Amino acid sequence: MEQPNTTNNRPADVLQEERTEHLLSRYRFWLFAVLTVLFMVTFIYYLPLRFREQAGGHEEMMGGGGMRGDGAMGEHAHEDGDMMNMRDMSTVASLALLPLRGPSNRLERLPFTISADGYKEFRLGASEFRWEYASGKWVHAWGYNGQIPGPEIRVAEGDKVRVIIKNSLPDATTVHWHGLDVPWQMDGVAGISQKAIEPGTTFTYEFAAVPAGTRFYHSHGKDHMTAAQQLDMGLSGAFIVEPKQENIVYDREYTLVLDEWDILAGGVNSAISHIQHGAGMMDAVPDFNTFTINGRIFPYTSKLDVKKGESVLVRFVNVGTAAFHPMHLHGHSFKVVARDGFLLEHPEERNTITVNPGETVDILVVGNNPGPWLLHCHHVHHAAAGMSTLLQYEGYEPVQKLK
Ligand SMILES: [Cu+2]
Repeated sequence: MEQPNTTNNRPADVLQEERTEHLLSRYRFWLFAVLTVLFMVTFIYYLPLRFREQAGGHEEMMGGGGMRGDGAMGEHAHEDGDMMNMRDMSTVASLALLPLRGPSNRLERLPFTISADGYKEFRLGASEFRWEYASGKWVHAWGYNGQIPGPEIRVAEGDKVRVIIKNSLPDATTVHWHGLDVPWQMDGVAGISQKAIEPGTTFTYEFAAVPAGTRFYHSHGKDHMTAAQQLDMGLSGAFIVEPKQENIVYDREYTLVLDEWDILAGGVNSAISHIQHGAGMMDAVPDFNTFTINGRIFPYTSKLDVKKGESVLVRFVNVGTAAFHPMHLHGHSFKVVARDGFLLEHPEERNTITVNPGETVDILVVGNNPGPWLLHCHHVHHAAAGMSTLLQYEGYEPVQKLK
């Protein structure tokens, strides 16, 4: 029997296969084409857009006195790639509920009472708030008595001092008396000299105020891993011990607390992530972008007023955790009279003096050159990011209004 269809069927099969292959290659072609277009769109459109965003943020930053970060506006402050993740977004939302505190809430010095047993008794409260470091700009802060820096504590050499600290922070904390020779139980180091002060509880520190000089107090964290982070949140303030016998003659004095901040978009303080999620999660040292004098950036820093002929003692206190600040005064040389609170036997004549983290430096300026003079950090990026102020003689204004 002849099977004529058999011979005809084979070419039909081949034809079908060819057709299928043709369709497949067309399918591959279109897939390839679509992917290519997507790829090109990504590179030509999306990436430059990202770049423009970053460049735009940078321009805003330079326009705003070189400062990044803007709590009130919530603009792109300092994104660090995509670190501004969902977790941080929830932080931003909850920040708006915190009290907003600014210079009008700031006490220069902490008042005290004299207790029945002869102590100068001070009360410090550690709490969480938003700190206005420039007009309309705030950062998430932890501080003492609702202000940045904490109020200056001032006592006389040898005074019996009692500081009652109430912890209203969301985390445990301690207070360390930097440069004061306190008994070891009063040193304020969690796990070494005391148990950390839990939220909602109080702790009483007692010591004799020695030695005299410019010193400070600051959190030492709830443990060793959170000391830097709690400092970066703002938990510090000056502690001045006036000597029994004053060796320096001056007409006015100013205490300038130098600090640094890593402010992310929406006023988020990068230190909070380290505290909440562990110090090892991100870079060990924050990328500080805002540098304050007494909690404010230039031109919102308070100026140092002086009259011709007056001597001015300026106490620098670097409460920051990483940056050093070569502080430079225009138009004057000055005498470095004390370092770390100790008088120098031979005061050094200078115009720039570096204050390292944890150091204090006292300088004496003789007001013999009237004018409005810049006093600023000569790590000039720090100056541009806030660390400037003016030594301003009575009757001398800057040629242009600063703000
Ligand atoms: Cu500096």
